[in-house]
Amino acid sequence: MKYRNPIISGYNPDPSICRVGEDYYIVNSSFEFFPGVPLYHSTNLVNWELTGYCLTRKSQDPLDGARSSGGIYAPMLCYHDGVFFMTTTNVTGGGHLIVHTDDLNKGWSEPAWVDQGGIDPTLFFEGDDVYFASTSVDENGRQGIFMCRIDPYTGEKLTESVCISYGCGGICPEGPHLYKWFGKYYLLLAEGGTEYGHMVTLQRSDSLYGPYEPCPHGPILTHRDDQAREIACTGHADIMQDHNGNWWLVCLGVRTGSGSSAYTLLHHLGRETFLAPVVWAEDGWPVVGNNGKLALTMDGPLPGGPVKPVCRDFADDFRTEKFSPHYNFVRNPEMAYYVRDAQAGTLTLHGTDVTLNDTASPTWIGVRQKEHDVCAETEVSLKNAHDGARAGLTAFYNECYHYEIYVTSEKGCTKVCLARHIHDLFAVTASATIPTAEHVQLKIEADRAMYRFYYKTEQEDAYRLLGSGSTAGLATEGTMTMTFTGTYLGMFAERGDGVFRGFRVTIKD
Ligand code: 6LW
Repeated sequence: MKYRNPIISGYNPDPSICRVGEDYYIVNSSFEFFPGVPLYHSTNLVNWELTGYCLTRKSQDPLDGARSSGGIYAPMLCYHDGVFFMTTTNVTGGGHLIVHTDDLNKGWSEPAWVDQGGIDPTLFFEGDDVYFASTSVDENGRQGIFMCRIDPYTGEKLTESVCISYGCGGICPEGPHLYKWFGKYYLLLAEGGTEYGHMVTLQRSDSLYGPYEPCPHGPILTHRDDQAREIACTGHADIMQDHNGNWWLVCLGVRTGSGSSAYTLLHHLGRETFLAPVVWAEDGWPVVGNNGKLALTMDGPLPGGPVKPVCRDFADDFRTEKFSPHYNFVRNPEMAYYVRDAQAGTLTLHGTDVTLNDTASPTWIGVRQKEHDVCAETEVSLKNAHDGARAGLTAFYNECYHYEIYVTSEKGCTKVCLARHIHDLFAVTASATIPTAEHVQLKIEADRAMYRFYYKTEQEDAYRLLGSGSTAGLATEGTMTMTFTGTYLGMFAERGDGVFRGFRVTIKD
C-alpha cells in the first residue's frame, strides 16, 4: 500500500510511537509552544488525528521565560499494564519529567521529576523493573547514554545512573530507545546532530547494561549522502511492530527547498514526522525503508483499514465554544485574553503590551504551516486601540523571526502594515492608509520561496498586494541558534483588541 511522507506534516519532531492493540499513538516535542507534547492517534499509521496534548496545565509545562526552542524537548510514550507513561525534558526548568494516565480522556498526572542530567529520556519495562535512560555527559564531558532504575510514579531513582553506551562514533548520541527483540537488547540512537549529518544508529547486547555492539552496516537510516535532497536531516527515530507483525520506523526529517531551488538546503516548515517500513535481514539487523533512506511516496504493508486522503486544511468560523487542538499558544497563555463568541462567530484577542518580539506570551494563536504552498485568511477589526495597537495575521517562527500583516491606528490614521523581523532587524517594510480599521480582510499566500501579504477593505472587491518576504528569512538554518521548531500561521493582537471573523488555512495542491 502506497502512502505519503511526511505522515505528520508541519513542525512535529522527535516522534515516539506506541501501539496499544490496534491503536497507534505518536507524541512529538513542543518546545516553547503550548499545550505541550501533541498526542496523535491512528489505526493505519497514515491518517493521524491530533487528539490532544499530554501537558495541558502550566503546572505540567511551565514555560515562563523559555527561550525559543527551549521548554519541552523530545518525548517518549509507552504503555505498560494498562497505564500510559510519557517522559520528556523541560530544558527551561525542572529537567526530566514523567506523566502517566490510565485513561487518555481524563488527561495526564502531575509530573514526577527525575534527577538525571541531559535530554531525551526513555523508559524500558522488564518484569517489575523500570529503567530510565537519557542522553547525558560523563565526568569528562563526553556525551553518552545513561541509565538507572526508577519508580515511574514518583521519579525516585532506585540505582545510580551509569553510562551504557557512547553511541557508534557520531557526535551527539541522543534520542535513545531500548527494546528487547529476539532475546537481545537493542539500543536505537540518533547521532550526528539534528542537522544535515543526522542519522539513526542501532546497537545490541545480551545485557541491558551492555556492552553494546553496533550494527555492522553503519547507520540504519541517514540522508547525509543523499543526492536527491528532497528529504534531509532524518534521525531521532523509534521502531515498532504493528498488530499484523510488520515492523515500522518513525523519525524526524525535513523537506528542503525553502527558496527557489530544490537544492537550497534550507527549511522553514520544521522537522516533520516520517514513516518507513522495516524488514529484518538474516543477520538479525533491520533494513529501513529504501536501503536506509526515505521517500516522499513509499510502499508498505500498512495495518488497519483503507487509507483516507489526508486533509491538511484548517478552518475555524468561531461558531463553537472550544478551541481546536490544532491551535497552539506561545509559552503559558492567559486564556482570558482569547474570547470566542459562538453566537457572533468571532474570536476577540485582547492584546497587551507584550509583542511578538518578546520572549514572553504575546496574545498570539496559530496553527502549524503544513505545506509550502498555503493560503491563510481572516477578517479583522481593531477595537479599543491604544497607541501602536496592532491586530492581524503572522507567519511566525519565533520572537526573532516572523512576518506580520496588521491593521494599526496611529495618530488618528488607520493603516495596514507589513512588518518583518529577521535576526535583530525589525522593520515595517510596506504600509497603506485605509479608511477604517473595521472588517479588513487579510491574506497570506505562501509558496516555497515567498510569503505574499494581501489586504482588502470593505469598500474594495479585490485583494491588494501589500508586500512580500522570503521564506528563507524564516528558515531554521538561518536562525541565530539553529532552532528546533517550524513556522506557524496565526492571528495576534497587541495593545488593543483584534476581533477576528473566520480563520482559514488552505493547502494549494
Ligand atoms: C532532541 C534531540 C534532537 O531533544 O533534537 O534531533 C533535540 N534530535 O534528540 C530537540 O528536538
